[in-house]
Amino acid sequence: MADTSFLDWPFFEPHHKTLALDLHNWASSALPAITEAPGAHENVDNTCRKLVNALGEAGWLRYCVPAAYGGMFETLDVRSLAVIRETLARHSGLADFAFAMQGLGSGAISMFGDERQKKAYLPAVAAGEKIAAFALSEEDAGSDAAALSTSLVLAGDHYAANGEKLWISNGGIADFYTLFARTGEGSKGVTAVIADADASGFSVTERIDVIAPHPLGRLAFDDCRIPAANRLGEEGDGFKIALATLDVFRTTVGAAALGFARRALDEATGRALSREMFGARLADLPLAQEKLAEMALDVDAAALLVYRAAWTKDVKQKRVTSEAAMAKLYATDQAQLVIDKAVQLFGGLGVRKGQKVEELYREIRALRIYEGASEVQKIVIARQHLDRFVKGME
Ligand code: COS
Repeated sequence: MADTSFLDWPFFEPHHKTLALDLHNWASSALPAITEAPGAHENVDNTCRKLVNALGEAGWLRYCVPAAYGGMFETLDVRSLAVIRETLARHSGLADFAFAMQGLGSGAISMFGDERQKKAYLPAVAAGEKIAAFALSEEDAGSDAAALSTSLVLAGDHYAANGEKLWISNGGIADFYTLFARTGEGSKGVTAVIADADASGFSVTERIDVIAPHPLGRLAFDDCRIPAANRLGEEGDGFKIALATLDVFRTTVGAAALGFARRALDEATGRALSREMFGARLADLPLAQEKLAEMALDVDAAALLVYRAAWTKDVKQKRVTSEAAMAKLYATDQAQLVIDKAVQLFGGLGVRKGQKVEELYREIRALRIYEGASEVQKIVIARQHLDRFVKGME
């Protein structure tokens, strides 16, 4: 493993360092057999299922759920989630994706579910036996999540769900979806329910190909029957449940971006040390050194914001809307720049298919869009800042 000195920062406990090293060793030996197997790139559904199974069997998915339901800690430890995403992303974008979606897709159940719901879903998520998904976005409701129009109407002991969800990760392979839909007006009229993939009236109507392939789909709910007992919290709690879940997982998107950026820096450094140019090593040229310096700086600055947010949530146990938004915004935007510089240092080879930096260049792009685009994070940060400023004046 490359430089791990950041794990000595005061944000971490000794078990976080052990986790990073153990996971790195596991990922080095276990992942290539899955991600580089013949046909693995063509059939991402199958690869993803295998990754979820392997992550479950090895015990890594236990970090996605609370201890009482087969998990590792009493409540989700965001630093562990971030360390895991960073480490997996450094090895494989798809492995990080498979891990992350188990957490995001079940996070609302861990945090807001009742006893029956937790028992029914979380142990299977931790074991890698049930695949989870988070269904919030729609064609006309992405950044403006409160504009969603999928409806939920209570009829006896069931809800009837009607509408469409778009850009849903794991759409098509998930066993259940944490679904956000409308039971009333505005952001206070959103309700969260658990929709099983085998519910009548549910279908996946489109599979979406993207630049860094992973399972992604459009979902249709056509009088889909969802037991009222699958509602998370009360009617109208859904928007806050979605945003509180995102507060936890946005930090980990930053961590994944950090993993991509660290890998790009590793690759670029290796290249700069071995490439001869103008009678010297690329690494001896001032222009290349400038790039490496900027990359190293951006990686450390992103890591500080990511682990500040994770530590604040874990240790201070307070709402981290602003810290999580800063971590996601900075780490994803900077990772894009770091990876772009790595491609540049590779020259023509950097854009050749099959090169790691070429893969990273495609992998990073969606992270600046999903779970709140960079622009949304700026809205969130500005609102929180103004709020604090005004309160400070009172
Ligand atoms: N945790 C808990 N509650 C929160 C919250 C958070 N992080 N953020 C906001 N809320 C609450 C607010 O306090 C408010 O409740 P009250 O009216 O009781 O005060 C309510 O939720 C509505 O908040 P707000 O008025 O800020 O909502 P907006 O519709 O203006 O939305 C943004 C604000 C843009 C920040 C929100 O829509 C968002 O995050 N969008 C991006 C969504 C996203 O990530 N989409 C991708 C889907 S996952 S791939």
